[in-house]
Amino acid sequence: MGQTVILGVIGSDAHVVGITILEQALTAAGFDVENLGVQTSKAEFVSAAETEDAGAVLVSSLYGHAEQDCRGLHERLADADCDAVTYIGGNLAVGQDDWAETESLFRELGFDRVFDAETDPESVVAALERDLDQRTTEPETDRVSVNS
Ligand code: B12
Repeated sequence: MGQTVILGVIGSDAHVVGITILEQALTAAGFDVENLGVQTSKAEFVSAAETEDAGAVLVSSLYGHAEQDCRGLHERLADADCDAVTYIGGNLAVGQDDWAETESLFRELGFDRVFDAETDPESVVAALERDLDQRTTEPETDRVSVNS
């Protein structure tokens, strides 16, 4: 597993500002970022993660349809033998009233960390540095599950 970070906005979502800022912050922090842009399909995320031997897959969703768009993504990553850490962030549910419920839903879908729309780029960089460092220094059998 490498240190390449795959980044994109899933589904039909066209909100580009968040991932542009994240790409800049991650690149400045030394990560090799592959930005797939907006309106990215699950297949495109998986293909990029496989091709790049990605360390992390970062999924952005702002328009309120993240749950439908992300269902099945982790099964496809597993089928491709991809063990990248996965994050999702943005405006993940319409209204996003109950954050604990939203976070739990996306954790159940398989994401290692779930971030809300107030997330600043520095905290994403810090989380990735911790997670990727942990994964490269721990034995494969010792994978940890972490909370955001
Ligand atoms: C600008 C904007 C648009 C522009 C987008 C232009 C563009 N090409 O980017 C336009 C006008 C096109 C648009 C369209 C729509 N929009 Co709009 N839009 C916004 C708005 C005002 C700002 C978004 C933005 O750029 N924020 C600034 C960036 C820096 O912040 P951010 O995107 O949140 O990203 C940060 C964090 O969320 C986080 N983050 C984001 N992704 C990820 C991923 C990971 C892995 C991590 C760790 C962190 C992370 O880090 C980022 C940096 O700090 C928001 C309201 C708002 N204030 O957020 C609504 C908003 C997102 N839009 C909304 C809606 C409903 C729509 C439409 C469906 C409206 C419609 N009926 O047509 C369409 C969808 C079109 C489409 N196919 O995507 C809703 C979504 C509602 C929901 N989720 O419940 C919002 C919240 C407005 C609202 N209050 O109702 N929109």
